[in-house]
Amino acid sequence: MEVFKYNEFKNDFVEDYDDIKLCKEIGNDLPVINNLDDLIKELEVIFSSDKVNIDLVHYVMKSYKSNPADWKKFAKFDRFRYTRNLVDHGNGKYNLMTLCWGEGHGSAIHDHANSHCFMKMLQGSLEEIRFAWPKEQGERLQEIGRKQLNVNDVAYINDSIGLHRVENPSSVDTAISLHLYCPPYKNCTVFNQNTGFKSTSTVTFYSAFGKRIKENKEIMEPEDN
Ligand code: CSS
Ligand code: FE2
Repeated sequence: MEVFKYNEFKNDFVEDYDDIKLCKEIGNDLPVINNLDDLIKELEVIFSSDKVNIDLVHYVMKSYKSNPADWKKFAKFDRFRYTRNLVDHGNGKYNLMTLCWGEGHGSAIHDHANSHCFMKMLQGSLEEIRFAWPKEQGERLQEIGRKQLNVNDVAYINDSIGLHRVENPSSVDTAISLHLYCPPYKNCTVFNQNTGFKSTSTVTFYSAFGKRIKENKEIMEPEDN
């Protein structure tokens, strides 16, 4: 007997409706993404235009169905903290990277330095906790939302939406997410939740294009450049 799940139907319906809208907006068929290479190529096409179509980037990232064979060379973990592994430098316009979260690893509360941040789950689950920007000095940061992200989910944030912390709440499973930051950035602001105290933090890569980078050495360009 076929079991009909109302919610699934409703979500499919809403997604189809959004697809038609997006299709009209770009005046073209929506791209088909079969693997990570397709996604990388399509992102390059999308970002060759000067305006970022957030819905379209969201759509292509969502369309890619995570396949470990595609991204295992970008999955490098550290025992102590989450790692950032550069996948593509998007002709200098954006950075695409995997973030590999060991059991219990999490980020500080941070902003995104005026960049767009897209985040797609490749493996495991993460929790995203959003905060409002502090209004006064010394003020405790107010939580404004919390969401669990599961495999293939895509989240989007920018500084006008707020701040967030991302963490892998599992003590047994690792998690891997694929992030796109446009434009790329080297520094962001991190916050203390209790005091709102902020400081600048430099983001670094653990590996680039599948190769481990020596401690504190950043690579923003492919090695043959
Ligand atoms: N912005 C954090 C990860 S959560 S989006 C980072 O790039 O390290
Ligand atoms: Fe973030």
